[in-house]
Amino acid sequence: MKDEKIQDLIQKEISRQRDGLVLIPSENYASPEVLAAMGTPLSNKYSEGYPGKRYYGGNKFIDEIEALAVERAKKLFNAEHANVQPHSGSQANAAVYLALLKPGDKILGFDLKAGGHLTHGSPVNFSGLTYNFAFYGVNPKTELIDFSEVEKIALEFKPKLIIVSTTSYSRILDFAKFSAIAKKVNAYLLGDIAHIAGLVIAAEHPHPFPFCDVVTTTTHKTLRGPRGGLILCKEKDEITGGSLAQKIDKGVFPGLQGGPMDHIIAAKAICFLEAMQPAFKKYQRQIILNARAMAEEFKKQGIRVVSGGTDNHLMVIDISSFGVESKKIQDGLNELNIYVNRNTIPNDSKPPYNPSGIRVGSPAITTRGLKEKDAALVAGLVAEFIKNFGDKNVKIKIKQEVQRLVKKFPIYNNFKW
Ligand code: DSN
Repeated sequence: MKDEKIQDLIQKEISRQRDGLVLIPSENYASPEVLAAMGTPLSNKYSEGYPGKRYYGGNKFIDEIEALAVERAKKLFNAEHANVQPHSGSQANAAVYLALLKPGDKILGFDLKAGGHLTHGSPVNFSGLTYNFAFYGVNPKTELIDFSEVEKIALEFKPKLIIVSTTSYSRILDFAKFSAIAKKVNAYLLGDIAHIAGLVIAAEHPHPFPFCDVVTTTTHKTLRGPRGGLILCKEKDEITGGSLAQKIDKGVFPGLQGGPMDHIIAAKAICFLEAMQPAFKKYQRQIILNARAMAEEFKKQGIRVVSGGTDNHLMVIDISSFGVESKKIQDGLNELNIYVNRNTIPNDSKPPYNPSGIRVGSPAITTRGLKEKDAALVAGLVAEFIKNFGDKNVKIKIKQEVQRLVKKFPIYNNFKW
């Protein structure tokens, strides 16, 4: 690269990813093929519209790429319709709201503090600023979604859309129960499966179809593809009788976005093909086994796991009894090349910038090849760090263990930049 400064920083970031244990549950390592597609001249093309109906010339091959991505997405998720153009998960959600609602319409979302997402109604996000949100949370004792509460709020609030989602909820999302509630109030049901898309494909988590009208996801988390978004939906709008697929497509373009990112769409198509392989199913199973092993280790070490465990790829541990701020834990682990993110726990008494929890997940370390015993060992290192915060010898020992593990389970070793 002529730009040596950027070249050097990219190289440093690649090394950081190689040499560290990523426990942030929304991060992963995309395959070299996926990465390669993102760095192609496809990025140069403008292609507003959809295959066969573009506003610019020269889209012959772009059309074929997008059509292939759509076909694969539909097959992979057993969906009647797919839109592969959303630039991100947030854009995908925005496009769905735009397609189905008017500003001020009512949406029932999962409380961000209990495990929801910024775009599910946070007052500082476009969603909360544009639409009228009510929230369901989790039961304070069990820390599980309480369906009698969801139903009660839905009957009183009468939303036009209900969102089922998770960014930090570690339990199964029961789409069938949500669907029964949505039907009672004649609301659309949106499943935001950004975190669990890979688990869903591999049948390690219940499928959102046929229960949800629309499903949004990112393509870079458990799905392990390029950074981007995806919308899947039923062909027919079961509430108004029109075409849901057409509404969603219009919501994305021209509603929300201009030109799609064709290099990313090609990378999405590659990731969908990867996700159809038997090895992907095995990988998702291992994600679950590793997450369970980590949760068990935390509990063994006397660290409370929110809701008592995990059914998916992540968990939130409650560090409030250790007298150390979660930001300090996150920053301290950074120095040892372990990456986590601080997170609220249900009904957290502390603010989101410095909450009482740490969110931990297994997708990235599972991509490296760690199995249950190794995952438990990693959880043990995090636990040791929390329980002996500030102890120099403990830090030295953890750093050595991290170095040993990243050597034993290498990633991107043959990746040339
Ligand atoms: N920022 C993502 C996460 O970390 O869960 C959600 O979009």
